Amino acid sequence: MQKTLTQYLVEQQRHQQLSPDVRLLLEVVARACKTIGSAVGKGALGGVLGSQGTENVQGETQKKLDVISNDILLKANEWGGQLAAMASEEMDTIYKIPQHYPQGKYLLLFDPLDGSSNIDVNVSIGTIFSILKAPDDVMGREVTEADFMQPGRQQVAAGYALYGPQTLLVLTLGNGVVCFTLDRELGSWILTQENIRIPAETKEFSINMSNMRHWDTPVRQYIEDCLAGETGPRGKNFNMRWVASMVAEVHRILQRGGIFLYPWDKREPNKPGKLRLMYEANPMSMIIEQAGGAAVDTVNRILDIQPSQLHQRVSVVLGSKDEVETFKKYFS
Ligand code: AHM
Ligand code: MG
Repeated sequence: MQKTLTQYLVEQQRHQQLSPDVRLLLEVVARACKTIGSAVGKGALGGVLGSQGTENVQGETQKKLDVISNDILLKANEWGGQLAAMASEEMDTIYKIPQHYPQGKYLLLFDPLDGSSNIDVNVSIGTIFSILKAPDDVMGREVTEADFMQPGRQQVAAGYALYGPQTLLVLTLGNGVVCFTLDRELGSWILTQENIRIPAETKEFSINMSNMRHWDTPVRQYIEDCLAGETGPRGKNFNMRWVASMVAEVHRILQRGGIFLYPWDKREPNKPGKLRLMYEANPMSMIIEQAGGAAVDTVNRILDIQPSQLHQRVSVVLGSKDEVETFKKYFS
């Protein structure tokens, strides 16, 4: 018998792994991801490709689908009564739940459509999300950005949807990682993988090699040693993959291991990295750790970073546990 997302979540709730509010919230997020997946799938036929002609708070050009996906997630999640506020890569500040809807005690963060450079070229992209619990006193007052400033280890749940040859939903509630495949005929998320585990060792790395001249010395040394192959210090031949969609990269690592790196580099010396901590690095790090992998900002565990800004950036190195440990040694 096939198990749907609803059945899985109800079972988790029965086993005390999940509160009714988070269960409902996850159902709504998953439904929004279906809607985004359908817009992505229409492409030129839906008139959704190309740029919006606007910039987000980080100065990046917004694609039409970035904005459409953001709106879908906001509209889907604002009325249900589980949330106090939302935050997104595409919005300057937090989105408070309008007063005519009931206020809840959870916070939802998302990158509505990750992999922007791949939208118009029909390569896998995705939605990344993270759920936090607001501080207990939030119910009687205005929610603020400060309420979001929680380290990633406090996430209640995290996940991503991957819009590729198949549409997938990968989820963790803090007790392992599961994957659902969208049955496009039935419109249902069907459980297709349970207890996903990342192999501890790997021979595959993932980094944008065109930035090599900008890297910090330890990063360059690590990659040079990987490239040296069997006769080099690592004693094995490495393969390389770079999709330029973090969702696709993380998904490949969940399936067959690997290491993904987007380190700080000298192009923007004052920024700690490219990827955003709260709605990219944190949810992905929770998923990776829950599958037995590791995630660091080159030296420190990402999930322990105390955020100070909503759109804070961070260096990201994640994947197979032993390989991340090997990488860390280059910095010591
Ligand atoms: P985005 O949120 O604007 O799409 O940026 C994040 C993406 C990641 O998915 C991916 O790992 C990285 O940016 C690719 O960067 P680059 O184009 O520098 O290779
Ligand atoms: Mg992104």
